[in-house]
Amino acid sequence: MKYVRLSLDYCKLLRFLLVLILCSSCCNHKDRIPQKEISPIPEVFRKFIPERFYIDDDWGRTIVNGERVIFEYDPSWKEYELFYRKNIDKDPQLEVIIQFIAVEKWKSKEKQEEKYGMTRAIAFIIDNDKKYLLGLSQYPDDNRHRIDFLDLDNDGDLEMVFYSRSGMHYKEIGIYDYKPQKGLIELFKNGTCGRLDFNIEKGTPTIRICRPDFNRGTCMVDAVQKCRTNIYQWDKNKNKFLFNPSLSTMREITFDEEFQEAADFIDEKIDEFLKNKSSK
Ligand SMILES: [Ca+2]
Ligand SMILES: [Ca+2]
Repeated sequence: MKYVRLSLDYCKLLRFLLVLILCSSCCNHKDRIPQKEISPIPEVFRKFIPERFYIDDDWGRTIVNGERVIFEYDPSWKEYELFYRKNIDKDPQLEVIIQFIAVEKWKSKEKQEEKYGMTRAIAFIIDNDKKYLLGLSQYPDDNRHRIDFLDLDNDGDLEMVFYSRSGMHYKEIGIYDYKPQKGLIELFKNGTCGRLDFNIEKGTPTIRICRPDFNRGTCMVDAVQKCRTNIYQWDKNKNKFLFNPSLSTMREITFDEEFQEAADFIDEKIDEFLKNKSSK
């Protein structure tokens, strides 16, 4: 039964990607010019990048044909790699933070051949002999191709902000604190098919998520233009990001709600198309 459940998760992921592809193609889309920050990884650190590895999250635990999906480092995406040396914990040494691209692999049922799947951006932290892997979305976000480092909780070490995306529209932000005894602690993670931004506004770290309004949009891009803004701000007393209802234009909308709205919207458009086709 466990196999069936995880397979359904995988189907949900594929359906989600299909929604993104359909959404992307329903209107003209104007790409913005990417501002890439190329940071080559020195060979002395490149050798630590694992060639094949598992990731312990929902995607990483996916089972295909009875086997867990494995990820393989893909050096052909070198232009998307990032390299930093920053102090992300309390000791005086600098840690190594690398971002690289991996591709998922599984065995085909019939021939047991290895098949390549989707790419994935991976954050890799090296703290002396300790190493941590963090799975992000499919690619680094071209428009935010960097990792931001800032001391959110004013404890003297730096927290990390990762930006990634899947397809043309889905964007994701992940903010993590690193503690040597605990590893990577998630402070914030969210995604949207709309717009997403992170800035320091009047001294306060602020995340703006503008979720598409499918009730007012005639297509995905139109829905993104008429989006509803949810704002999250760092609360220095509670040491976490909190939803700010007074600055937001709408009640808090979760990504699951947005995803469901997008799926219903696409189903509606397909029904409309089929109805029009049969009436001709
Ligand atoms: Ca350190
Ligand atoms: Ca800190």
